[in-house]
Amino acid sequence: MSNLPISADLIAEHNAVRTDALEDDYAALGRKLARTGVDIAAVKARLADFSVAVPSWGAGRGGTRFAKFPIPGEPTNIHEKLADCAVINQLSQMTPRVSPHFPWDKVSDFAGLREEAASLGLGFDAVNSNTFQDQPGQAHSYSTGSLSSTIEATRQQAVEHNIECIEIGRQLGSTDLTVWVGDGTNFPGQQDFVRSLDRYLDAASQVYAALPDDWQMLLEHKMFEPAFYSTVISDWGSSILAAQELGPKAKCLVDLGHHAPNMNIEQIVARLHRFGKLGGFHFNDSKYGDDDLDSGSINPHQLFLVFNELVEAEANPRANEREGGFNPSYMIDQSHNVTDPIESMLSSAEAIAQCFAKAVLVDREALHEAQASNDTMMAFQALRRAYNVDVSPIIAKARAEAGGAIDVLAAYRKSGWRQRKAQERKAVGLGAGIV
Ligand code: AFD
Ligand code: MN
Ligand code: MN
Repeated sequence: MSNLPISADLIAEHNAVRTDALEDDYAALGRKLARTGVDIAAVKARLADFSVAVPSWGAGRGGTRFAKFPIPGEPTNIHEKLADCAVINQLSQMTPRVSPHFPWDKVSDFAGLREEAASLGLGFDAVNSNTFQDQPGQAHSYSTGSLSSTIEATRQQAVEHNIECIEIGRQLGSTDLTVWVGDGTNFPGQQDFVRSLDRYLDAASQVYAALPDDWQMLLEHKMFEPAFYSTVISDWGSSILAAQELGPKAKCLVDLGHHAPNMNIEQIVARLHRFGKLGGFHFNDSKYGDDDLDSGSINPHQLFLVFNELVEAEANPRANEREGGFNPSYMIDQSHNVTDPIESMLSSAEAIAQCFAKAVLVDREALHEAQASNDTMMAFQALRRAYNVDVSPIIAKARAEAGGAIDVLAAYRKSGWRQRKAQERKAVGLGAGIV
């Protein structure tokens, strides 16, 4: 049974008055690209196949350590979050999977939740465990660590929680477990660097042992926060070492915000791919640290360079990569503090698709030739030419052909979705918290 949140008529009416202009722009771009030997229809086909998952926690307004400013009509539970994610997918036709977080999204009937998602046109992406926060009634606190805790019972509790997440994920149809731990220290000397990593690896290997054959365990590194002096899985180096030690089903997940400022993240992507260890991506943007700003809002060029590596990797799969070649799970991971989360994710999906399309447009033959002959300027220009193309007509046309809206934000505002939900949903409490 289909239960799509936005009426097909609304989208059709919205598109009807925009189709002529879009066809015009698409045809003009098609002629321009044809002059360089690029078939616009082939690029559109790549976009039609492209998708990125959205995080269930991104459907609500995030917050900072200081405050949270909820908006009327915000989702208050996983059912409402799914409905909002369905709006994003219906309009963008690019976000068909939701990544849930436990225990935040816990329900009593996961088979029912899977059906509910399917009726909204959604499936589930990676399941996320949460051992960075204590829950009411929890036996052992994570205040000094979880998988790397010095206390055995705490480590065991964290292992069991991750195994429970795998069990839930099996019922939801997921095939990835993303593990991000907040474990680390705030003071020099607080913990022994070597022994804490030993404890993490020992506990993580117990989680790894519980993975079904076709599953992956994605290790998400993060340089700082909540621990500000050291973090157990702090960088891509620690992450790949841990993934190599755990085994072939363990891969690294790159969150764009989890690196030192000015880090060459595109090179990290290439490194992880070289060893068959790039398992997933969390898209967002940052100005200073783990700001979780909207994808491409601060540095769209960096996002393009990351996609340039991803498209290159796809064309050249390495050993150890998932069956079917290079296929990392792409996901948005943002915190929306001052915008309507649906609008932020629609805008982010667009920014991500633009960078992907531009990366597809790179003349790889010209790039490789220039690289081989050390023609620095022409190598750079191969990237620059693609980056300068306005690919928005290709994305809009691919989206409209799939049943989405030509102008996603205008269609969303016209739908009055949030105002309607403001009447129906109960208010979210105040408070603070980084998600
Ligand atoms: C964190 C990490 C990680 C985690 C999420 C939870 O990026 O993805 O699961 O936020 O709020 O900063
Ligand atoms: Mn993340
Ligand atoms: Mn983060």
